[in-house]
Amino acid sequence: MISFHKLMLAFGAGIGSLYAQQAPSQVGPLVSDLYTADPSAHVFNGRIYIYPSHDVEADVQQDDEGGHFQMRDYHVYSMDKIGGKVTDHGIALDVKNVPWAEKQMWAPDVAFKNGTYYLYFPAKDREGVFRIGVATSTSPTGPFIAEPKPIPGSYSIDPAVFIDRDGTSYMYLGGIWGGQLQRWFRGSYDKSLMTDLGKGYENDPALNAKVAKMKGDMLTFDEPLRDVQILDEYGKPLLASDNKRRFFEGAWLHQFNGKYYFSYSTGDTHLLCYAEGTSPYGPFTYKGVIMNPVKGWTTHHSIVEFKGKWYLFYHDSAKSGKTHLRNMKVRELLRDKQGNIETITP
Ligand code: FUB
Repeated sequence: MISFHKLMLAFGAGIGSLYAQQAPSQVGPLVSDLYTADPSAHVFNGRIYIYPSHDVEADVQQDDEGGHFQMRDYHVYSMDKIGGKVTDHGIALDVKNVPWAEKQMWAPDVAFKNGTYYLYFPAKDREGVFRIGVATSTSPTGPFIAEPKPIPGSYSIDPAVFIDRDGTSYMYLGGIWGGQLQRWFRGSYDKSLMTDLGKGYENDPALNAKVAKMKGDMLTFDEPLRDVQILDEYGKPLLASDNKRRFFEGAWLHQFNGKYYFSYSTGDTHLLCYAEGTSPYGPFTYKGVIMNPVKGWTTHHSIVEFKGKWYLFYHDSAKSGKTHLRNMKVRELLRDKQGNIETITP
């Protein structure tokens, strides 16, 4: 007679083989020896490169300003296929080599133009204000050399650069609460605005991400930052109180079948959402949820096409159980015939 113990072992093996059918990268972290988050993925020369934040243990209490996110450097990763070996190319930029920055090297992005790779990153300057910096390299893996000053007119966090088919480049940026976007609401920096606009603004339009066309040198903006409007199904701007749909942080733009897809995190409601438009400037109409909440407070993604399939890179805190110690992951992104993105439940 087969014992209960053997029965359970056989059952376990069955479960194991079920999971073994999935690519390892779809169930586990892409990297396990370091904590990595906010993955911006790109395909350069037929290879996938990932530019994440490098999370570290910090001796700082958790707060709404994100003081517990004390990242100091960036590593670059690459792989030749989804589910393949992930190579760590080492430290590509350290805060000690950024003349203007003091701390908190948050979510970066990279763009390639003019034979140069441009690494865009937010960091706090010595006054505690988030600015966007840029560093350059002739290799996608760095090392990157930082410009002496942040991009003039830049503020807040989470830069994401999109290069359109005609070669025009746009930078999207912004994040409320710890990302300080609300502090620029009146045109200049107002330290008293801690999280969002606060009481009395619930029925006003939500704060918007910002976008600016970039100059050909990719080092500066070609115009002042503009609002990225997200509209509801009636053409009205989403309201500040619409926490499940309004922009919080982590903007990304991609193009599919001639449409522009603006995607982002809703922060305190922990969703990844998207909106569609016909211009990189928007306005964008809210369409739906890309991913339901992951384990952990933050959620931040990128979307990239590789060999005819689309992928969502994201992170969660499942391994550490700590908000500020995250692991990047990847899942295939599927769409219906109309181009609507199917919601992923992690
Ligand atoms: O990694 C630090 C911050 O957490 C990022 O800038 C946000 O997008 C959130 O993921």
